[in-house]
Amino acid sequence: CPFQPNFSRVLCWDMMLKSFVVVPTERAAGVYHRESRSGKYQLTYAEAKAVCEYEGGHLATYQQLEAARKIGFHVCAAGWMAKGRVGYPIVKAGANCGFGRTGIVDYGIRLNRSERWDAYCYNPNGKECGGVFTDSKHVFKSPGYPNEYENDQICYWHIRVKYGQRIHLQFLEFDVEDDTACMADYLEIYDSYDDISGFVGRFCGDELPDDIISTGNVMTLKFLSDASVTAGGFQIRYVTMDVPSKAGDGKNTTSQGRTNFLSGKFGIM
Ligand SMILES: *[C@@H]1O[C@H](CO)[C@@H](O)[C@H](O)[C@H]1NC(C)=O
Ligand SMILES: *[C@@H]1O[C@H](CO)[C@@H](O)[C@H](O)[C@H]1NC(C)=O
Ligand SMILES: [Ca+2]
Repeated sequence: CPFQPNFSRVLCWDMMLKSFVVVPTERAAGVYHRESRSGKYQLTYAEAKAVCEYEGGHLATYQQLEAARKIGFHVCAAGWMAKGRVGYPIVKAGANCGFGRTGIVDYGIRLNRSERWDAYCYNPNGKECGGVFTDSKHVFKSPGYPNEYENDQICYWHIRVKYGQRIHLQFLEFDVEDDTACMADYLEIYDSYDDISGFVGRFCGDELPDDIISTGNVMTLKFLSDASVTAGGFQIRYVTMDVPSKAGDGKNTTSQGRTNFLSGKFGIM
């Protein structure tokens, strides 16, 4: 690979998602967003193609991006698609993104393939690694589980349940390369629909983290592994709870063990 594919991505999302209907499904139809390690809008068409191929997939077609959008894939960043097309998927109209419209914001087929954008990749056969989840319960597994996860993984699981419900995360198995600050491999949990706000905690090692309960109806899990040393991986279950999102202190819980009820915009850990 001629350059380091980067895996941080910006997913902007309006938390007020109560108004649209989605088909329950487990993956964003194999589509995901990538940006360069050096930041937003740094990839030429050839580089964007290389990023997707490096990960075993290819650039998503317009139809694949639209299929993903229909099940909740919403990213506020223009990226290359197959055949030199550029655009981005908007689910919830907002003033700051997508010109107040929903649908694929389509910049068309670019004649100049040296322009720099992000990338939309498609990889239906990817290891179970991320996606958009709207079911009332699910068990996430690290990629390749029960085998050890591989190096250089990056997975985002976005959970969005019905408005008014909360998400209860339970760690069933957990074994991630251990180091004191979890700099190598880690799982991060966010009490929001992106990895920008609502940071709850970063986890590594083989101690089972406590349960976590969201404040609202969305949550994001991000798993990242570096270039060396792997471990057994994890299984994490979520179930929905019919509790008003604004419920306060949450001292009473039905789960066993300690539970972290997130009580504000930024969770407690
Ligand atoms: C193509 O795009 C690049 C990057 O924006 C720019 O530097 C270059 O001048 C463009 N080429 C043409 C022919 O417009
Ligand atoms: C929480 O549990 C305590 C003790 O079990 C009980 O006294 C209290 O009423 C409960 N509070 C709520 C809000 O259910
Ligand atoms: Ca590692």
